[in-house]
Amino acid sequence: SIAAYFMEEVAPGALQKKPLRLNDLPFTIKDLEESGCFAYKVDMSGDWEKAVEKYSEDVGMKNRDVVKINPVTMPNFDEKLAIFFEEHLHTDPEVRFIMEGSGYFDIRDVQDRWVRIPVAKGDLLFLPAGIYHRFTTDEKDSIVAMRFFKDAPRWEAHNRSKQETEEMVERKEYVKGIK
Ligand code: KMT
Ligand code: NI
Repeated sequence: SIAAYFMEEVAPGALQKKPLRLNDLPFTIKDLEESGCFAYKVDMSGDWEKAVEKYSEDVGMKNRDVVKINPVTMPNFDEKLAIFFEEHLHTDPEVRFIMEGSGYFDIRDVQDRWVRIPVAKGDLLFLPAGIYHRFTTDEKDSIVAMRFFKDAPRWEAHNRSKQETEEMVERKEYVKGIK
């Protein structure tokens, strides 16, 4: 289910959980890779843990935890979701393996257009350090994801700003890398 598309921009709130497909223009795996992102479908009928573990070692992020995002078990769900949906970047890659449920990762492409990446069970997603992105659940409001990190988690979100995030080393490296 990794079939990304250009998305319509809406105000944060209930609408963010709708598919919001803007047009029929394709946004392919190759386009994703040009943005420095990788998306894989892992065969869940096989030894998926081994495949996921190998991938995480290959990208140097062998530590992990599991996050369950839903309104029933997650305290302050709406506030957390609002934070996930703020446009931001990180100083480490964001690597996620979807174990259950579904949702949307939105990234800015090389032309700064929003691209929506639907994810569901079995999807492995790599977003590079420095890329602007955000996350939301879909209307089912439920996802379980494995999150990967290096020796220590660096999950601080740096919300997009005109100057500060543009001047971060990781942002500059990212922009240089996609040119
Ligand atoms: C993040 O960093 O946005 C999250 O951990 C939530 C998304 S994981 C499905
Ligand atoms: Ni993030």
